[in-house]
Amino acid sequence: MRSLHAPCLTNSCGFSGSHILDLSPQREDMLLLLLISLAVLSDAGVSVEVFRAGVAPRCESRACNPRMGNLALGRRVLTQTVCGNNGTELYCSYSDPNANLACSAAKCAKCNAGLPLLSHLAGAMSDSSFRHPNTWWQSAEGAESETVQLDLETEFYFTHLIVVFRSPRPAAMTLERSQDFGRTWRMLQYYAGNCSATFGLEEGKAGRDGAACTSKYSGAYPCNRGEVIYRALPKWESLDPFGAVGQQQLRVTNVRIRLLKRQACPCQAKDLTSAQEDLPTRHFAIYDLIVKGSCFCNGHAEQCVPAPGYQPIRDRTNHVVHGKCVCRHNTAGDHCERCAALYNDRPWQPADGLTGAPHECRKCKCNGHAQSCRFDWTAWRESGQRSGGICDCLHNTEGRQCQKCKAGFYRDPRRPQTAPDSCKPCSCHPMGSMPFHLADGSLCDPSNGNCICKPGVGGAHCDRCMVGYWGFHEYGCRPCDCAGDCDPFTGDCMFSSDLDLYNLEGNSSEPVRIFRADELFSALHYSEKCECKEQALTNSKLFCTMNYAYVLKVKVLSAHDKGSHAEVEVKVQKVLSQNTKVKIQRGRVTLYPESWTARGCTCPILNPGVEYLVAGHSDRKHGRLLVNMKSFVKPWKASLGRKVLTLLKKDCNW
Ligand SMILES: [Ca+2]
Repeated sequence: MRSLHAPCLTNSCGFSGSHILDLSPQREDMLLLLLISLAVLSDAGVSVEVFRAGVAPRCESRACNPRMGNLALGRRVLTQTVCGNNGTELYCSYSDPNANLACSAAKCAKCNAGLPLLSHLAGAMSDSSFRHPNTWWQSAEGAESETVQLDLETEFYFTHLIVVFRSPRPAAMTLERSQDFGRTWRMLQYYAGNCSATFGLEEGKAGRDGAACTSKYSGAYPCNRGEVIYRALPKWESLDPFGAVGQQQLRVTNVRIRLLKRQACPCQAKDLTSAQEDLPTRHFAIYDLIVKGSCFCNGHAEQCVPAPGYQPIRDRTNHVVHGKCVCRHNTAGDHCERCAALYNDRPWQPADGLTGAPHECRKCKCNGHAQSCRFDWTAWRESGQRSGGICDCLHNTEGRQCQKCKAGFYRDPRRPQTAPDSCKPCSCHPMGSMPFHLADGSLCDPSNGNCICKPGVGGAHCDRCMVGYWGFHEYGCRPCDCAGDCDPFTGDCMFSSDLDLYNLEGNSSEPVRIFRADELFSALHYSEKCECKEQALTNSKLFCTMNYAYVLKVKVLSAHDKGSHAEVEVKVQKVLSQNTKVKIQRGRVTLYPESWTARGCTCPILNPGVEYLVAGHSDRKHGRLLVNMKSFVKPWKASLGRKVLTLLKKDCNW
């Protein structure tokens, strides 16, 4: 049993063509029945373990192939004619002479292709020869030649053929196969009672097309149940069915049998009645067409499912040999003809049917950051044929094995290397950071995300001037030219006494806030300061203590973003007060808001087109008119102007 139906393809099984001739079709069907019973039992849950035990380990670390079967079963077989196509016809046939060589008289019956009980359609050749041993196809009466063709929906292995005739076997017949769905055909075998007379071929010797002729299956006897046999692998011992040569020999998409010349049963010549009555015996008839083969899986599968294009015929779909492989050994494709997406670390190969070596596809090492990889011959050669997979990296990783973070990302040391979020984006400020010398274009250390700040720049992300530096720009920050700290935007020296004063509202319920020097003006990083507080002139003493350098009525003309700071153009409409350091005249003047923020606003707010009363300090170095959080800014009103003028005259002693 194992010799015919076991799945492996080594010498002991599967393709072992030499055993075929030992078995008549009936015996094969006995074996088939045994397997069917086993399957039925397992379906019923009776001997599941026995069944599984025979199936599960087949592909484990070795070459495997799906079970062999009759490729014709469950598929449409095509013929040119059928008996009784145009109504009921009479036909007759002779049986073999008995032991005393005495012929009996012809038996006659009727056929009609349209009546199930009288029909002999092509499908009767490919039904189960066990369940329906006496169903047959019959050609039209008088057909000089016929073609029996099996078209498969995909590629299969074809190992041998058994045709069981009901009529006497043809005096001449050919067997061909196609590997390209019928575009081209190759002759496999010529059959003739007289090879040289019929085909010009010497018995047993291959002709130019590689096919040989045999007279073994063309005798007139037996007149009933004569067999014609073909084996695709006469030298099976030395041929690997999965290798290139084996495939060339065994792969098929179509099988075609041409019945070229009828011959009569010799009993007919002895029958005197036939000469007189000219009995209708001139037809071909076939009981069984057994196209043995299997699904084509390159040694990488033990099961197959219906392939695209498979069209089940109405009945007899059990035990169909299907064409789409359920791939093992990490392979993929309808015929396991390639490696699965993440298993391209070495080149795909068919399994070895002689040694049993599975030639499994191997998984690429991608550190968990890829779902696919591709095979690269150069990488394969350079590794000494050990590893050729190149991962298609995800999760912001790169490198052959996704072992590195992409430029602009760093490895989070708190996450496992295989975690999808192990590479995090660098968060270094592009202006304040230096490119990391080992990572092309990356601003952070790929091993920990650390930023390297430009001179004078500080903060974890290199996004501001260090204390004691000012003027954040693309070359870094400049040191303050002061005894202590300085304004990080303007470089103005600051003294600790300056820091306590900010609270123009004088609201006693809110304590005076002491800002750190670098926070006070660094609205760039404390953008909430942009939501400016409404200022009110409630505490005249506090206003006076500010000792403003200027108090003006202005109309804002425009504001300009200069990158790290802003300039506001105003038209001075009235000078209420100015000290000696600034010399302001009516006309156009530039104000320098210090609290220019990343959001593009200033505090206090200066909207273009609006008139304001502005009181503020000046830059000691350049005499620039500053607007900052110590300034007093209110939309202009005549009453406000009068109030401030009164204040300046009466209370402030500037
Ligand atoms: Ca049959």
